Amino acid sequence: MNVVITVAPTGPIATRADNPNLPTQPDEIAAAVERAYHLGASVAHVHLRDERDRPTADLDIARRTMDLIAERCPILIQLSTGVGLSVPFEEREKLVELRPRMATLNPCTMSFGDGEFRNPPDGVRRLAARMKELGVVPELEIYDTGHLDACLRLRDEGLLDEPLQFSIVLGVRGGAAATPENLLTLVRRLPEGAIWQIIAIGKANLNLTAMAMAMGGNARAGMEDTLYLRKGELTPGNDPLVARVAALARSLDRSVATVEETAAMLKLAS
Ligand code: KMH
Ligand code: ZN
Repeated sequence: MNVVITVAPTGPIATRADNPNLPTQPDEIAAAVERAYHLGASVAHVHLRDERDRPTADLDIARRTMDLIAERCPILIQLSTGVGLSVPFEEREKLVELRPRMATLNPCTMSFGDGEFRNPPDGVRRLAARMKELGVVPELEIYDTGHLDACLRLRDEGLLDEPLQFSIVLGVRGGAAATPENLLTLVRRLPEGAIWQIIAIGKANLNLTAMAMAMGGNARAGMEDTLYLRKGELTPGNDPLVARVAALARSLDRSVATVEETAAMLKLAS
């Protein structure tokens, strides 16, 4: 089966002090996404930063970034409604009004490193309902087994449509650790017909991504998840991370999904 590759070029946490090659401004993000598209990515998971590189849910910045990406390539845009720990949920949820093809939905409040990632139950229900109304397909970010159960409850309440699309996020301090056992546990508990990818944060990024791809999952690559190409070597940008995952897919005899194939697989509205 095809592998959907998602590029996550920026994320909410890292700064240029951590890696000077991090794209943060709309034109930099759009350029990074275009290069990733040519390397095989069919989805762009987009976080926004303000002019001082802080995470933001500013609608003008979001619109500008989406437009710049669309001018450069037809990649499917998945806006992050996670945005960043410092931005209130009530601002984050407004991003879906821009009607990206997809957006993330984080089902539970949790500790996140030394901070708190606030996703209150009533807000999550409201956001899921609004996404359904607007035809914005949710990517369900699950950081532990209880998060999967929360998503299944939303499905049972009629707030999520099939096929459910999960990101299994491992390696956040506050969520499940980045281990093969945790990946197996979560994959085994996914409902029939679910589409899934691994988001492996930090030093287990390459090994767990390879494991997930061998198990039939999709893959995510980019500086949101790791700033290093290998131990001690900062990545010079997103390109080598995306190219490596595309090469891995081909080595596993799985072809890389095009934008059209991905849109059909995820049943995205056209
Ligand atoms: N960086 C992820 C672990 C989202 O985009 O919705 C958390 C996140 C969530 O950024
Ligand atoms: Zn994200």
